[in-house]
Formats: sequence, C-alpha cells, structure tokens
Amino acid sequence: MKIGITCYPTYGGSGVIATELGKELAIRGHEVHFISYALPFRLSHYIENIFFHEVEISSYPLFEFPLYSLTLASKMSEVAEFEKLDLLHVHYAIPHAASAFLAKEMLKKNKELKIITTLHGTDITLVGLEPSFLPLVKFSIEKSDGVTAVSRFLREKTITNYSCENEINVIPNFVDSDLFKPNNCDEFRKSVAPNGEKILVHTSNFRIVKRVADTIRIFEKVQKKIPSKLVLVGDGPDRSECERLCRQLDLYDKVRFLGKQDGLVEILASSDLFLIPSQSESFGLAALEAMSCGLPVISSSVGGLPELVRHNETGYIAEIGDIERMAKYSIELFTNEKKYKLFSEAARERAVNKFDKNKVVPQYEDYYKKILGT
Ligand code: GMT
Repeated sequence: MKIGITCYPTYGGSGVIATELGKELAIRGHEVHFISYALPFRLSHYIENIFFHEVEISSYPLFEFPLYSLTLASKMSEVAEFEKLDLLHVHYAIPHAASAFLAKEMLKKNKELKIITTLHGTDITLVGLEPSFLPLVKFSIEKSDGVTAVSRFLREKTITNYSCENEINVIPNFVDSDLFKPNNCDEFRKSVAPNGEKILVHTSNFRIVKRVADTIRIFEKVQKKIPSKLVLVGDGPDRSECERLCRQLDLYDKVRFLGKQDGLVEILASSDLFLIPSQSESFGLAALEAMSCGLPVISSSVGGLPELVRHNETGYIAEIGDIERMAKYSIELFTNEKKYKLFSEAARERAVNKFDKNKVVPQYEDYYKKILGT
C-alpha cells in the first residue's frame, strides 16, 4: 500500500506511535509518506520506502497567525495525487483530521482518498472539548472513513462527548520489545545511584495533566524509608515549578532532571520502578515502554491506564492524587524482593505478549485493508 501519515513531529506519544508505525509499515514493504512541518524526531536516519514531505508555512504579513491547517491540506492533496496514495492516516484529530477532509474534497474529482483518523488523548479529552474546537472535531471524526482510538476508554469518551455514530476501532499503543528490554546498564546506574540506591523514574512532557509534582511527593515519602533516587526525563511547562518543589522539599540532590533524552532505553532499563500519577491518560505509552524494560508501574486509575497496568500483577493502581497509597505501594515492592521480581517479569511479559509491535502493527494493516475494501 501507499500510505500517507500526518502527525506532530515533536516529542509526544502520538508522534512516537505514528513514526514507529510508519517505520514498521515500511519494513513490511509498504511505501510511507510522512507529511508534516518537520521531520518526526524518531525518524532521524534513512529508511528505504520512507519519504518526508515538509509543509511550508507562509509568513505573508497579512496573516497574523500561520495558516498551518490550510497549507497542510494543500500538501496532503498534492502528495496524495502525485504519489498515488491509497490512504492518509492522520494522528491526533486537531487539526490533522480537518485538513485531511479538505484534501479529500480537493481530490474528489480525480481520486477517492481514504482518511483514517487515530484519536490519541487530549485531542478528545481536553483541547477537543473546547467550544471553539468541539464542532470541528466531531465533524472531522464523522467525515473520516475509518477511526481508531488507542484504548477502550478513549473510544467510550469519544462516543459520549461527541455523540459520534461512526464505528471506532480500538488499536492500542505498541512497543518494540526487542529494543525496550531489560538490560542493566551499569554506567547509568553507577552514575545516578552510586551507593546502590533504588531508582524511580518518570518520563513525560511535564504538562499539568501529568501531575509531575505528585511524582516528586511520592518519592519524598519513599526516600524516607528506602535509599533511593528519582530520575525525571522530559521537559515542559511544569518543569520549573517541579524544580522549585524539589528545593522546597530539600530533595534536590536526590532528584535528577535529565530533560529530553534520546537514550531512553538505557535509562529505563537501569531503573527499578516507573511512576505515572497522571490526571488524564488515554493509554500511557511511557508506562508501556517502562514495562517492556521490566519495570513495575505505579499509576493513577485514570483513562486507559487500567487497560495497561494490571493491579497487583504488573504494578499497582491508586486514585488520582493518592500520594500516600502510591508511596506505600512503592515501598512494598522495594521491601519484598520476591514480589518485585514477579511484578517485573509480569510487566515485561504483558508488554511482549499484548503490546509488541508485531502484535499491533498487523491490526493497522488489516484495518487499512478493510477501509480500502481490498
Ligand atoms: O497528551 C499528551 O501527553 C501527548 C499525547 C499525544 O497525542 O501526543 O499523548 C496521548 O497519546 C499517547 C499515544 O497514543 C498516549 O499514550 C497518551 O496516554 C496520551 N496522553 C494523554 O491522554 C494525556
């Protein structure tokens, strides 16, 4: 198949999934055309069958605001026509699904371009609900030829919040379990925890919904009982506030803010426990990557997290904001070696058996065939 993919190319779960999907599809012999304003960050080296089409943004003085959605629509129709795309798969509804609809309409006379929209999270649960976006999100979902959501939770939310009547297929996030695998990288561990401390880790874009401050408060309780360190990977609007909190709690020498990191596998594989106390999480790709490295996960009970984390098996789940309980669960795992080992193995096993790329990417291929009627 000849497949167009549009996503946000910067850090963020939807961009990661879109890029990894494109890479896998290319390996499986499909021709993949990424269409976005920048090269997706996980697409840094040449791969046969993958093409990138940059959307240029006009800076004409009359346009006080960049007209990205419109230039994207033009680029989508141009690429679809000249590269003879079979379908366009857009990730994150806003504005990608609306631009895709425009592109489809522009091409209508010459070719029928199928549009598949994958809903990822805040496009549905947060920003999409704003009154200025809601009618457009509903419209673009309804105009898509196929719609997928990354969890059952997100499918239900879409149906309830937007009264959509389309069939929404659930295809979960996936991980490359050959890459994200347990592997004690001594160098990182020695540098962060030279005295054999336990390492707790959290990776996110430091937005309010991630509740990174809860992560720090959980750690504050854990380190009182267990010699430990906290590693925070990523960057975003809440980071400065979190750094302040660490100083206030006198934790600064026990918490490492690493910022955005390319070597995520090494960091996860050298750590002991993953914390994800989010306020909203439609799936929790970061937790899946950690599980694949053999890390038990302590999470909040929101969104799609309970579809990923098995309570009392691959980790523990607690109510949003229940810092006390999440700390208690962490301490329990660190003080019971046998339980820790069982949880670690179960986490890895669940990632491999349910969410490996080889299990999930074929679900997308089958869905494409269904939508194309082939
Ligand atoms: O909202 C974000 O944190 C980024 C967002 C995205 O679309 O880039 O992440 C969402 O999509 C990921 C990939 O499907 C999911 O794993 C995340 O759970 C989801 N984030 C939220 O729902 C908050």
